[in-house]
Amino acid sequence: MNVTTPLEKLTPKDFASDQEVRWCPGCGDYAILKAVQKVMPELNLPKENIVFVSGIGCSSRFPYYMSTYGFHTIHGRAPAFATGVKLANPDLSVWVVTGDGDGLSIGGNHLLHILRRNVDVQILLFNNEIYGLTKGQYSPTSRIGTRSPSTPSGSVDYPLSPTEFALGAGARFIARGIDTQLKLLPDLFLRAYAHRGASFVEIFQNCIVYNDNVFADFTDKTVADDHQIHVTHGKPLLFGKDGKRGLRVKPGSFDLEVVTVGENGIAEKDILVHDETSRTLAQLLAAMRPPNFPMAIGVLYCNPVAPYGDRVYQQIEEAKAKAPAPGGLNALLRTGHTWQVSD
Ligand SMILES: Cc1ncc(C[n+]2csc(CCOP(=O)(O)OP(=O)(O)O)c2C)c(N)n1
Ligand code: SF4
Repeated sequence: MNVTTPLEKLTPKDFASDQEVRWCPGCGDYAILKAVQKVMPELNLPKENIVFVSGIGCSSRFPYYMSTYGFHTIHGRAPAFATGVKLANPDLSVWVVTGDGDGLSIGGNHLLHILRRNVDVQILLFNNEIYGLTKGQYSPTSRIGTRSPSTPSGSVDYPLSPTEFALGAGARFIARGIDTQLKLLPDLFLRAYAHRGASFVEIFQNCIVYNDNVFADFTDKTVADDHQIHVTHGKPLLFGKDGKRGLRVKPGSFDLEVVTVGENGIAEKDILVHDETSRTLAQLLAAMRPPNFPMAIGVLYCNPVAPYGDRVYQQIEEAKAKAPAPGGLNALLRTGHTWQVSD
């Protein structure tokens, strides 16, 4: 008789490891760690079925602090390791933690491919617009004019938007959050987990030492209401202190514009309703930047298709059905034209 042991009820504390956390005091990474640990019990998985995979960077120290399985791998290569882990054991819940340097400089190529393949993993990209671990050099997401040890006169290259990159690479789940939003982040992580396929979550993370307050233009309390829009599927795209500012398609164009309900004949019916299955809308929302537009936070895009693993395993089953190997792999290796090498 099979006896099923009910899952032990776990708490966020059960997911905290015994390792000393070595981020700088006040680093945004602490809040993200807390949000991830908060959400873990809600996955209802035994701890041994959860794996955190990271590359190199302050953010990539994450697996040490989780009491789960984990890999602290090579710079930029977490997506390759995570793909292997997930394919080898599809029952595992695989989470990739990366930074804007790890994921978009040296690892840009790898991130691109895990997204386009749609491997069923959750990818959390901590964007602090700087290389924290190596003492503050500019990164691919640093804004023009960023002064750093590697750009002492200010950077001159155009920054990359992680969210737009992910959309362009073919990601089917894209969300954005802010390190301090401890109520919202767990919901985003649960949504990412529920999505079958690659889920990409960009988290704006404050590096208090090398890039402090770089997101203040939309996170500071004095401007947050007017410079953030929290998008919810099926709800009008409204924001602002009194919820009267909104987004609509600018008449005669393909662009969005910010309007105010009750002004210039604008009514609530004129405001766009968020449709998270629309790639076109996701593209428009992802491209918005303060001060002219609010920063879009929440699930921007969710439109699932079959993940990579499904197709890989289907091919394996089809190949086995076409050419069964009765004696297993050993017999198969000894069929056909083979040699014996002797010394
Ligand atoms: C092959 C290789 N090249 C360069 C480095 C140096 N290095 C370590 S972490 C890092 C950038 C980390 O930046 P990011 O991913 O944004 O993480 P953060 O520290 O800001 O969390 C670099 C360039 C390295 N460790 N290995
Ligand atoms: S250097 Fe920046 S990102 Fe790294 S731990 Fe310190 S505050 Fe955090």
